Amino acid sequence: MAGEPQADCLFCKIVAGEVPATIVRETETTVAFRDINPQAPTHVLVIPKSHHPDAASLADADPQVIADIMREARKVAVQDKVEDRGYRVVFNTGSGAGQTVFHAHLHVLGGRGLQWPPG
Ligand code: D5M
Repeated sequence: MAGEPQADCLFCKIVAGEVPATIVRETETTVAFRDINPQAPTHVLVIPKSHHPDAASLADADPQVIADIMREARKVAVQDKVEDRGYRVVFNTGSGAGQTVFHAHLHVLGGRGLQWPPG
């Protein structure tokens, strides 16, 4: 069923506490933890606790949680003191866009100058 934990999903395991992660924030609907392969001084992933393979399917199933994730992204930026300089939020959606973990996650990147367009 949409949203149910998936036994083979790495981020469901982080939500369940079965895989360790450096958790920086948690709410009723979301968890935020540091990316294992950081691309900027602040690189945090904000994920829904419920399982959805990407942001588009999460938006269809539970749009309020997308809003929760966006609100948490700002709180991460404030907590890491990168909000003033600007920060970037990215949902890679689909393998062609670089998505490798198929549990929706928002990248929050900050703490350095960021180029545009991205690679
Ligand atoms: O982003 C998937 C991201 O997930 C990528 O930046 C690495 C990160 N990752 C993978 N495994 C872990 C663990 N165990 N902890 C923290 N971060 C992790 P994508 O947009 O799918 O390419």
